[in-house]
Amino acid sequence: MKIITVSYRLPVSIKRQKDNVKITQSAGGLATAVLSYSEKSQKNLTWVGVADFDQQLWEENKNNYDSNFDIEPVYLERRLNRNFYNVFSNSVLWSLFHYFPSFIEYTHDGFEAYKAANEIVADKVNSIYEPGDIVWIHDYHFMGLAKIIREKHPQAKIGFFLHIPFPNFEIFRVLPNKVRRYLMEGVMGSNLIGFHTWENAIHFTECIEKMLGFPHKNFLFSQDTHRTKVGSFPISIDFDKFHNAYDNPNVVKLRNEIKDLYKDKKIIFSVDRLDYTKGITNRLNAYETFLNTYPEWREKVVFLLVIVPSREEITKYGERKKMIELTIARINGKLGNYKWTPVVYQYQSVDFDRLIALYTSADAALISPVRDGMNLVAKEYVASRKDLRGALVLSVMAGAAKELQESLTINPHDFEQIALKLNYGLTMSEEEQARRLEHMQRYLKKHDVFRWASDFLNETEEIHNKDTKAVAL
Ligand code: GDG
Repeated sequence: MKIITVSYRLPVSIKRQKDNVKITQSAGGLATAVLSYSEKSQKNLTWVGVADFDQQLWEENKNNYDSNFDIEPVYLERRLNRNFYNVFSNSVLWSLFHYFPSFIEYTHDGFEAYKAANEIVADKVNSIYEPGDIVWIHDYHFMGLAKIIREKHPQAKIGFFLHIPFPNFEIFRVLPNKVRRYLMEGVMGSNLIGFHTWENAIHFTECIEKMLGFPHKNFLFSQDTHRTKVGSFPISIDFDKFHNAYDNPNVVKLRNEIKDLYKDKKIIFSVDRLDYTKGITNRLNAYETFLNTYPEWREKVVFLLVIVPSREEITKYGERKKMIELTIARINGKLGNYKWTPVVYQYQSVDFDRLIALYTSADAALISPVRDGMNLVAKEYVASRKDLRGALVLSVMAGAAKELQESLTINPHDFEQIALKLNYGLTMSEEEQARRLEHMQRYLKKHDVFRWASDFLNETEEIHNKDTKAVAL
């Protein structure tokens, strides 16, 4: 028996170096958590995803891949992959599910490619599936998958988890009817459907009732072939990894460098992929309001803004980059001077040690998405503060705000409120910083990513095993 995890990206990278080929396993939270579950439950793990590497390169080198789980890459033809990933998944589903209906660029070809890609990935899963396996499908790229797998393997245990918000019916019905039906019927092939919050689970349940007319009892739907449970499973982080990194000698060295560089200033920090959902321009405008409302902070604060390149082929992302860079230039030009740069910006990722050094140097983390499924950066900032110093200023539009109850919550559109909370955070007493962080750390230590994965997978098994219809098949 094994766990088959399906996600768009595979948790490996394969790179040709001078005279050899290097295959590295990702240390991301999801991979670590599923792997840990598979080891504890003594089940093997196989990961299915879309290859971002050359097939020949993989075939020639896969025997050198010494890992604790198997990889099953799916190769999609370039044009199909583009239409599936950029055109439909990221320019229709991502924008709509984050409440940006005006950003949708729906095309027939995009939807056809989405269906085709779901069929190809389902074929791969079906070809490796064996009775007793659990299939865990991740995210909006694969909403058609569960139904296709169930048609071939009616007794399969299937879980689906959505990493982004699920919108209310008024937003969802913006999609053409055939698209909506495909997505909903597709996901309902699962035994368990998980969201980050109950709000998302309720939106989904209402859409199912309205569109497919299925009644439910306590979020449990009875279908002819199987039962489907809908629930809230807030994702989390590897708490100990982030917490203990504080003392890592390289982190200590990097932190000292940062603190030394800005020794006479308070540091505000944020890190995101470049995405219009992350509210980066709002954040900058709010920082400007903060500097105007509290001019005493000028030259005494710096905003370290790390933005990671993402989805650069999509027009909306390129436009957003320009908008952000213009805003930074405007603020630095207007308020900065030869001694002080108000916003220090980099459009490049940082490695893990540097990320922790930045988290643990920052007097405040400013996280202001206009809509976000969860937001792991907020949880990572809290976990990394072993020194119990710092303030988390967090948008109420992030799923994380529901759990991180001692954060300073903000509305991402209310610049005056953000300015006020930033000022509050930067002047908070050490006792209050410690009290708030301790409270949130206690919560995160208990609700880490390992618990998330095991709660979800155990419940998938349980729903399936109690389902006499599926078991009898
Ligand atoms: C989606 C949903 C949901 C970022 N820059 C660097 C870096 N990161 C890491 C962070 C964090 C992750 O990337 C970003 O996670 P988020 O949760 O903030 O955002 P999305 O990528 O949009 O993820 C989101 C998530 O899925 C999980 O379900 O929470 O709502 O949108 O882990 O640390 N890591 C390093 N350098 C960087 O420059 N090392």
